[in-house]
Amino acid sequence: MDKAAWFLQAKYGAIIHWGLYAIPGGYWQGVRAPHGGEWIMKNHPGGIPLEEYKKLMEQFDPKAFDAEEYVRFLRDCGFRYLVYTAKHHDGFAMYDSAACDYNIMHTPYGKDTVLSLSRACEKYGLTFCLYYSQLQDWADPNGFGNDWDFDASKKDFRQYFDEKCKPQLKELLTNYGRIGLVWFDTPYEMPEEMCRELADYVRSFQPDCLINGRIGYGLGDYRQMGDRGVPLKAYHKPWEVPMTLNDTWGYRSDDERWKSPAQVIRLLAEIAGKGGNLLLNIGPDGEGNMPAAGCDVLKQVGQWLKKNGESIYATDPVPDFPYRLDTDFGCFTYSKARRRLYMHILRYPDVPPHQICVVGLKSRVGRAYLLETGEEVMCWQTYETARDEHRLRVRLPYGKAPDALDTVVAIELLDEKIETQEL
Ligand code: JFZ
Repeated sequence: MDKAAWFLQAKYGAIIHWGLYAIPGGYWQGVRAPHGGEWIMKNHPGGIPLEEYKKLMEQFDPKAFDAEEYVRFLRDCGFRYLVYTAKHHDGFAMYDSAACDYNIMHTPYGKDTVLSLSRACEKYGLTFCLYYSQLQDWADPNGFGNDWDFDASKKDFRQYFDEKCKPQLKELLTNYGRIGLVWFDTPYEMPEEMCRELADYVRSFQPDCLINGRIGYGLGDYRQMGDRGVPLKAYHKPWEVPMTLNDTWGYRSDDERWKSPAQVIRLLAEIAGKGGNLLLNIGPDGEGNMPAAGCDVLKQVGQWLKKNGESIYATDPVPDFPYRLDTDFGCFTYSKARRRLYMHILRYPDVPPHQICVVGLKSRVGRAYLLETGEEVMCWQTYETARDEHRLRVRLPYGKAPDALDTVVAIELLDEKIETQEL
């Protein structure tokens, strides 16, 4: 079986950014650092000296963190895999690392969170995956990025690579069971040979472990899009879109700009329809609490998925339609195996007749029904000879949207192969 099969079916993953940066939460000695909370060490004016930043270790004792509770919650919200920051750019390892002392075991908390989360994922059936910052390491004199503590001209990246990066990856790939994928980040100017060496190294321990596109030079097993970067057309190789749930990856005490459940569902449906995965982030605070407002959004998406998951999980890319879907109702997802097209109605037609017309589907359709309730909806096809248009009309239940977030109509296809009209 293709090693990316689980990934292609999963469609919805969670990423947790958690580290020492969660304690200051975007403010250092009363000064607000801009952008993501996880970048505070570098983005604080002049950079926070390593010796100062390290003192956060003494405060790291997250009483509210419970790996099982986290993962059970994520499973209930519909996530199929979890990516966890084993080491972010600040260089601090969130696990028991023999390769480098700068790790979670030397905090009052003193427990390995990669271990507890990997076990919880095993228990609740999520694929466990790791984020690892391979190039940037602001705690290592030879790592990339810290030029306020260390003289950039004296850096020997090879030394960091051989003495920290590789040994830590070996630990992560040998001590925690199966790792679904390694999520590398910010390859910047890392030379291609070293990226290749790193990819080979990962595969030498776990040949089935996927590597994301941010290994660089197209050496990954899947394409990593930018934050909320959705391609215009279906893309037929594995890909993933990362997204923050508010405006930061690591916790920020001042960030309340949460996306709405409707926004998340719209993106999830659009991405699934084009063949990709959505990787949604949440950043717990220094005490280990996941922000409550963010959790509410995740729960609502999860409730929608409980009823409509069939239209998302294990779906295939929809063939490109020749027109922009003219009524702007939303988008389609599609399952080849189930021979169903799913119409995601994100904007319910609010005036009677509550009808949607789509141009360009050639395949013959059978029955159509609301996925949540099974209620049949009327649908019919016509071919407009003079205009050379295949039209599909769907007549929706009268009144307001059966699901205010996204009403899904499942449309059964009679032909084995789905076909759209060439224009
Ligand atoms: C990187 C990190 O620097 C950041 O802290 C976070 O971990 C995020 C997931 O990844 O930031 C990026 C890198 C690339 C893009 C966006 C954010 N991009 O290509 O759009």
